[in-house]
Amino acid sequence: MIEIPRCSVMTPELFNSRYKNKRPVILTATISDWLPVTTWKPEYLEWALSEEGAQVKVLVSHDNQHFINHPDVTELVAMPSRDFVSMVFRCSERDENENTKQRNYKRVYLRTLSMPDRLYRDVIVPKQVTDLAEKIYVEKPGRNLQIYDKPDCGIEQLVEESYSSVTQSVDEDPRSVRTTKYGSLVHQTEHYSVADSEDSDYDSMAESGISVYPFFRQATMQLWIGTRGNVTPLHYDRNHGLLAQIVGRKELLLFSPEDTSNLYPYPSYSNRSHTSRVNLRELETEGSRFPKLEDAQRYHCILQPGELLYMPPFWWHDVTSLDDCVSITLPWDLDTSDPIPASMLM
Ligand SMILES: O=C(O)CCC(=O)C(=O)O
Repeated sequence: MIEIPRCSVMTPELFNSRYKNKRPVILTATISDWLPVTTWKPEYLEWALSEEGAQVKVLVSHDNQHFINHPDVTELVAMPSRDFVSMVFRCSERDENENTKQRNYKRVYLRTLSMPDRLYRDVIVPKQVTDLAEKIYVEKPGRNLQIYDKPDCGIEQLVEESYSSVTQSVDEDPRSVRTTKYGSLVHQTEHYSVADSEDSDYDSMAESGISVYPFFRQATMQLWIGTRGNVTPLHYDRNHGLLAQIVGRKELLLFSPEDTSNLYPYPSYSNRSHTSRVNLRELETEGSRFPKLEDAQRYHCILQPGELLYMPPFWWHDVTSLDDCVSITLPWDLDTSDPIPASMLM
């Protein structure tokens, strides 16, 4: 088993030559003092999730362990956001009080397919990350592609403006201390750059000769909030993935796309072709059914709060929540020049 390397300072040069499209890596310092990491406590999450009405839709697993959005594995259940947050977080407080070793509880997983507005205000993608991904803007339909090299040239003012209007509209924010290591929320724009903005911002950039399509978009960011012991079974995604760990720890096993034939994916005609038929938790029984699994090279890590994991496209991953967890996935699309591994074209 290979431990996924950790890196505290990542330059675009190092990233492009060593990791991009090649192998996973953990960035240890990029989001360690990020607003979500330092301020997303249960009562704040409860407030933020209640914005769209009192209900949230969460996945409940048929076997109380595995979670993918597929009717064979889970069902989607609506519940009051307050109940959901209590189910996830107050449970562990209660368990600690009762000193129980084994929790007998219903596991739940909230997995949004876009970032809820109130939480999105806190998700200011660190400049170090936008720098890594900066060369892969996608052409906006009907416009000329023009890549900007430094996210803070020309766009900075728009960012400042849109961000100051955000700070005026968060009056009810229940976090009593809304300051960070850097001072206030507004002050943070000196250290971070917003990669996503309203479409109108992009229109005005286009007018001033800058035409970009945001790749860290609210609509494609995913929020994951769930109970300890939740498993997202072995699957791959077609995009570059950044998994930002906000609360709790997650254990991941990864496999390269070159090992695809050793991982027994569902058939290509099925709607689960990006998932594996192997249950990595039942290897004693599964091992004999899936003998080639032994040949697959495993990559492993335990992702800590404040760490950011880069997963190249098509890398298989299996995720176990070791604690009650909050994470964010920041995906960015494949570039047209990205190689598709031969193993994925068969
Ligand atoms: O955190 C999880 O449970 C799954 C995350 C994942 O699959 C992803 O970010 O692509």
